[in-house]
Amino acid sequence: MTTKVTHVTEPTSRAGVQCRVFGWDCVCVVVRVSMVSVPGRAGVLGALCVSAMMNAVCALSGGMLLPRESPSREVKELSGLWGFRADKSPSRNLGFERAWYKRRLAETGPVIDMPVPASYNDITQDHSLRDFIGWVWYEREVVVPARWLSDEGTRVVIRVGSAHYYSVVWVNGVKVTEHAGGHLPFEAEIGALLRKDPTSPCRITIAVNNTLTLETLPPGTIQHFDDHTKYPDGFFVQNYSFDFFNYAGIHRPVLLYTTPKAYVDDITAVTDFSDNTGFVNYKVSVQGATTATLKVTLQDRDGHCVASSNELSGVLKVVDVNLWWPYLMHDNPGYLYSLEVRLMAPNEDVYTLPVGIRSVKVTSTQFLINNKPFYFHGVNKHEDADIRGKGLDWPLIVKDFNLLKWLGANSFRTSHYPYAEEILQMCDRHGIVVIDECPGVGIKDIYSFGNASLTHHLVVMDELVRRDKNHPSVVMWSVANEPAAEMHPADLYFKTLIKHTKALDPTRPVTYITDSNYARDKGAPYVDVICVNSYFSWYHDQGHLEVIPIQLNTQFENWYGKYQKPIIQSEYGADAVPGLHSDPPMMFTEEYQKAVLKNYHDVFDQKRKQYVVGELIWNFADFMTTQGITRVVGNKKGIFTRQRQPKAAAFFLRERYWSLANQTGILPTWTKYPCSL
Ligand code: BDP
Repeated sequence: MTTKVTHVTEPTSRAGVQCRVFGWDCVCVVVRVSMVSVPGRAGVLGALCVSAMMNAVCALSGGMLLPRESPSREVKELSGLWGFRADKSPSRNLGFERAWYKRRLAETGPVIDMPVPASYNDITQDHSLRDFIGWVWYEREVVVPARWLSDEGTRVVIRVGSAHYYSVVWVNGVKVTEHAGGHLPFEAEIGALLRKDPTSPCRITIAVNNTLTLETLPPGTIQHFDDHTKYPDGFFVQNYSFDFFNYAGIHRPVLLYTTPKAYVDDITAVTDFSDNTGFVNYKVSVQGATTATLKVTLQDRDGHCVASSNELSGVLKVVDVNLWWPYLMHDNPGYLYSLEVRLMAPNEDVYTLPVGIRSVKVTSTQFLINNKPFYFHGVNKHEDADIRGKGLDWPLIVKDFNLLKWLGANSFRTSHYPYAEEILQMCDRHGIVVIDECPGVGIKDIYSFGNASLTHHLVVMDELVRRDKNHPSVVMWSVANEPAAEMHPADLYFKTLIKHTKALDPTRPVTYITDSNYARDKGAPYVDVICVNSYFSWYHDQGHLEVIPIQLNTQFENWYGKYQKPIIQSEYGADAVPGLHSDPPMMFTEEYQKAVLKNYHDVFDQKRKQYVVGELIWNFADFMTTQGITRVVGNKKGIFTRQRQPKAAAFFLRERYWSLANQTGILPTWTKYPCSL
C-alpha cells in the first residue's frame, strides 16, 4: 500500500480516443497525472474506456436507507471525542507503513482529542493542522451491547455519514471498507468480525485523506515547490478552483446500527396524484431472505392507515390525499405520510419511511409542483461554521431553518455538495424545496473531463440519488456548478452524466449551474432548467450598478432565446463587510450589497412573468474560503454573517420574499407578515 504526495505533472500524452460504453459514445482522454494514491484505487494512467454505465449500475446495488430506530433496529451514535493524529511524515504514509490501525493509536505515537462530527482544521491552535494535506487518523473504542453479538440473527453495521475525502475503516485492526468522496455516507457490516472476539472492545480506526486530484470530485491538484531558496524542504500546496475552504475530517456522525439478518435493504417511493387521489408507487428490496412476506402500510399524520399491501412493489392509492406542499405555497406545507414496511421473516424487520406525495414537472416557461407554478425565492448555502467547519451541528441547522422561515425563503440549493440527510429531513418536514447538488464543483481542467473523472462522477450521482431519492423536498438534481462548459469534452461529459442521472431518476428534472456564455455552453442542451450565475457590477464593471439591468436582461433573453427552457438565477450577489457603510453605495458596504440585489430584482420582476422561475441569492451566510487577496477571512456575500446575524440585505430580501409569497403562494394562516417566527 503506497501513499505518496507527488507532483501533478503536465500531461505527457493526451489523445481523444473514441470508444463505446454500452452503446454510449465516450471520449477517452488519456492523461498522465501523478496523484496522491489511495489504497484500492488504480492509478490514473490506463484507467480508460471504463464502462461508466456498468460501474454505475453496480454501485446502485444495495440500499442506503438512513438508519432509524424501530422495534427491530437499534442505533448507537458515536459522536463525541475520538483519538486523532495527523500523519505529518514527509510521505504522509507512516500510518500505513507502521500499520497504525493494528494497535491502539496511543501505542504508536501522540494522540489528541478530536470531536466527531467536525472538521479538524479549526479545532486546534496548530497552523500546520489547519492547512494539513494528507492522511489523518481517528480512533474510538466502543462497547457493543452483548445482545447484539450473542444473537447470530443480528447484523451490526458501521455507517459513516460522511468523511472528507477518501476514507479507510478498520475494526479491531481489520479493514472493513473504504470510500472515495466526501458528503455522502458509506457503511460496512461488522457483526461477524466482532463475534470473533466478543469480549474485547470494538476499536474503530478511520483514516481520512483530504487530497484532491484531477479525478476527484471536486477536483484539485497538488503542487510541489522545489526551489530551496524560496521554500522549505518538501513544500507543497493543494490547489483547487472552488470558493470554499476544503474542510476535512469526519463531518457527519458515525453510527453503529443493527438489523435482523433478513432485512429491508431499500425502499423507493415515487409519488403522483390525480384529482383527490394520491399514488405511492413503491418498491422494497429485501436482503438475507430467499422469500419474503411483507406488510406495507401507509399511515397519515395521525397514524391512521390509509392504504396497505403485501407485495414487494405496487401502487398505494390514497383517497382525499394531503399533498406535500412547499412552505408559503399552502396552509399545510410539508405534509408527510409514513410508509411502514414490515418484513415478516423469522426475525421481523420494520422500517418506516416518511413519504410526501407530490409531483414535479417542467414546461418551457414554468416549474410546476403539484401542477401549480412554483417560483424559487430562496438561497444558496454552505455547510460551514466557526470552529466545527463542515461538521453536522444541530443548533446551527435549527437556527438556519428559523432564519430561512423568517426570511420567507421557500427553497435552497445544496451548493456545492450534498448536505447532511438530517437537513433534507428538515426540508421535508418544513416544506423547504431543494435543488440537490453533487460535489461537481471546480471542474475547470480538461483532464477533469476524462474518463476516470466521468466514471467517478457517475458513481457519485448513483450514491446521491440512492440516498436522496425519497425526499419530497428534493425537486431537481444539479450535477455540477460552473464547470468549464465551453470546453470541447463538456458536450459528451454532460450528455452522459445527465442521461445517466435521468435514468436513475426519471421523475426529477436535472440541471447544472452555469456561468458560461450561452452560445458556447456545451452541456446546456441536455438540462431541463437553465440555471445561470452572474455577478454583474461585481466581478466586472466594478461599482457600476447601472449596468445590471442591461446585462441581466441580455443574459435572460439570450438563454431563453436559444433554449426556450425555464431559467433560474442560481447565484447573484455582492460581498458586504458587516458594519461598512457608504452612500452613494460603494463596493463591500452593506448599501452596495442591497443595491445590487435591488437592481437584479427589478429585472426578475419583469422576467418572472415570462420564463424566469427562481432567484437564489449568493449566499445565505458568509463562509470560509481559501486565503487570497479577494477574500477577507472568507467570502462575505452572505446576507447573514457567519455567526448568523443579519446584514441590511437580509431585511431587504425578507421584504421581497414575503411579498413574493403573497403574490405567488398562499400564506399559511398561522403566519402573519411580518412574521414573528
Ligand atoms: C460563484 C461560485 C461560488 C462563489 C461565488 C463568489 O459558484 O462558489 O463563492 O462565485 O465568487 O461563481 O462569491
